Amino acid sequence: MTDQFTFRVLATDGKARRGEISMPRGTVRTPAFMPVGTAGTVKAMYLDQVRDLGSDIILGNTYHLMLRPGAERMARLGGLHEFARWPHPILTDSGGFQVMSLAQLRKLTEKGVTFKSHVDGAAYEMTPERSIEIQGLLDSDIQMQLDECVALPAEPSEIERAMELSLRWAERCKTAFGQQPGKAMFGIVQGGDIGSLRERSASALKAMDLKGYAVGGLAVGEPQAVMLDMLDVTCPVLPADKPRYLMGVGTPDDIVKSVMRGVDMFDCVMPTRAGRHGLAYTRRGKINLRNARHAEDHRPLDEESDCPASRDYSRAYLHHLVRSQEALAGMLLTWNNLAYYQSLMQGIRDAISQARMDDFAAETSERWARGDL
Ligand code: PRF
Repeated sequence: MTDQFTFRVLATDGKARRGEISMPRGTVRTPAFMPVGTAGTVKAMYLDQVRDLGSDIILGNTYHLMLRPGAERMARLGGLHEFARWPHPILTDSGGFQVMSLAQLRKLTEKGVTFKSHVDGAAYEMTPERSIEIQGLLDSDIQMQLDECVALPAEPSEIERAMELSLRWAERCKTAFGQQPGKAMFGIVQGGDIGSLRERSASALKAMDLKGYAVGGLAVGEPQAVMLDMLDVTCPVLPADKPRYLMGVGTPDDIVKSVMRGVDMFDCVMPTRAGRHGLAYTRRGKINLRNARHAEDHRPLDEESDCPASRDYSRAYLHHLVRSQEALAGMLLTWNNLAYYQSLMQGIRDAISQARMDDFAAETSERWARGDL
């Protein structure tokens, strides 16, 4: 039987790839940016807007949804797509990373991780098997293995232990996931800032013949140059015919540079979270709307944008909304930021097709650097 989950590379330019991931709920154009929809909502946005900006897929979080409204309840409600009214592809993170950053009283063993909910203090156990079970109850299209991500800097022995544990958990997740035509379970490369561990992790995951591979454990405190070095050693080890996903990254500059090292998918809270904190990402760089210098600026964020939030509202008005802590401030700035991120991804995809990714990267970074905001 032919799988209904496929990845095709349509064009390459150096190590950068343009492609398409197809699954029953839709096709994801890569390189792709996945807006973060942690709790079944991309904060401050209607999902129709998220879609209209060119998002083919959004990310959901196992950790948050298992705590509230609960995985079994979510299944009774018809799954996450039905619940949130997003009929398109959804990727869910496995929960390990969020447990480590948000939960209380965490205890990690070979079996899994126990923790207390940050919502109400209730005790939970998350094993690789339970993570995959929950992601199935959510009806997620792309499910992530449970892994352990170590914050950097860290001791090499600690990085190695977590990487090896993540490999054993990948095997257990693969078994728990079984065969699900039209859906995928991705493995996650760990290994911190140590190239030899990254290689070992990537080649062991490759041998498991998974439908896609993520690179985890980066953008966790290390300089950008280290992250890029790790991509340089990891991506060549991963199979060329499977999608590669860099988890939790990043700035527009991180994304462009990672695409040029062979990454196909990204997610990050940056555009949405920054929007709720008064920051606007634009073609010309980042603008802090809280700053008093915008108080009488009639200009929009970007007069050439197709997005009404970027084109139709003055910086003075946005400044006023931010200073007044109006809900509309976060709504308009998130809309602007996701519009910018998705237009950047479209620019990247076009540049790869036209074999002008180097020029595109130089032009975009030159425009950011010029800073004529
Ligand atoms: N593992 C998982 N989710 C993640 C990460 C990881 O290492 C990161 C690291 N940047 C973000 N989200 N499961």
